[in-house]
Amino acid sequence: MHCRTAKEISMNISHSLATGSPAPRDNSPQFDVSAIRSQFPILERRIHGYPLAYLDNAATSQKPGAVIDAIQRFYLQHNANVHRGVYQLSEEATRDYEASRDKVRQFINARERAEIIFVRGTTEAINLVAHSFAKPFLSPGDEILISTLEHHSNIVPWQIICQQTGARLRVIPISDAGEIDAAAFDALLSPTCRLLSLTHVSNTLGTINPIQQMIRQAHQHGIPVLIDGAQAVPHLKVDVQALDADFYAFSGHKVYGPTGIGVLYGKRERLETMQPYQGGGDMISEVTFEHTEYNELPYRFEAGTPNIAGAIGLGCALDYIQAIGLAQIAHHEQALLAYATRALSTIEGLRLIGTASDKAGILSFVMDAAHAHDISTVLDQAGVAIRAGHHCTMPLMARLGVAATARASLALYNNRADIDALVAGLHEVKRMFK
Ligand code: 7TS
Repeated sequence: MHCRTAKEISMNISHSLATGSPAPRDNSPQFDVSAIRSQFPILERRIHGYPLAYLDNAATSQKPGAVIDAIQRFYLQHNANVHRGVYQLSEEATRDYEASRDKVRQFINARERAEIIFVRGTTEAINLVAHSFAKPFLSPGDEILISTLEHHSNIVPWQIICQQTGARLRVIPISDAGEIDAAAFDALLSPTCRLLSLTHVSNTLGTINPIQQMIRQAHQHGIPVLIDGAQAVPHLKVDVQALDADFYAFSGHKVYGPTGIGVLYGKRERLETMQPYQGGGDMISEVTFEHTEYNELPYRFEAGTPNIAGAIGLGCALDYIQAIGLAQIAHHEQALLAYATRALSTIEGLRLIGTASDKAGILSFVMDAAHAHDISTVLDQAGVAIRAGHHCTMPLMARLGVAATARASLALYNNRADIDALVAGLHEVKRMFK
């Protein structure tokens, strides 16, 4: 599907570069944040009378008009089921759905489109690997290795599999700054370790794990690796071949795409060893009451009518961010992270949690003055949206000795005004709770 608005924004940005129009204060020279903001209709909203400062991007990102248009265009003009109708609409729906698979393949540099499986999101991708890949080869005494930084989505599926197989969950410890303990990791790569499942970027602390090195180490011991890329894909260029990950999972809704769609990348040689996760339509090539032949990759793992509009919206979102450029996005977000870190550090009684040297744009903090939920409630009154709580990382909270944190998380459309609104709101929190 033609993603017009993404092309338009890239042309607009190129034009402002070519014409040398002055970059606003909080822009990198190649990144016009106000042009980008104008592409996100929801950013025009006012909340309680204030401009929206949306800083909960780790939970879900806002959607550009291009993505909203692509979804609407599908339902207005092309809606039909995929892979079955021999008529024009179904052929168009199939073409656009499969074109999105090609976009995902190119986006993460997978070797072939058969290695791209559309799923509901990161959570489903991890459950798929747990049940179809890991469970069949696990037995009592085997170990699955995760880290202290993991989201519940990368803990609970493994606990379920451990209960079913007698395998044991082992956890890589972290430093107080929120970084993987490299020596402990090395020691945990024992002959009984059968799988490493690791987050690329921590959703609570922002820590960027050195996954390329860690994957290499795991492979030296013959251990396959699943990477949870939910918080990485919106911010970093991911190349699954360079990383050599066996599996890589992410969600569409955190990368400016719709909810209910995500991706599991798997190396062909891994996927070919796996039984289907779910049975149903589309994942078969032939069915009798006695026996079923499964479909080829990737369809073997896509049972039932998929989220067609979601996949098309995701393809458009990937076009959109590539038109802007992952390097430019990372540069902008890192500059804003530095600005926000400096600003929050000046607030007395506020403690930043998570100070890894390599961090994505996530700022978790606690305040002496107020509980995280009170902070969030007060900020909301000024139009500032952050998340408060355990961020689905309760074991990490326990390790850090906090029950909850307030968390501001950045996206490509955030600007210094958003951070200034956050800081002003935090001063208001101190005034109210002093
Ligand atoms: N893994 C990580 C690292 C995540 O941050 C999340 C969601 C998931 C997995 C699950 O993704 P889903 O799309 O399948 O739900 N993280 C968050 C968060 O930080 N706040 O809300 C959701």
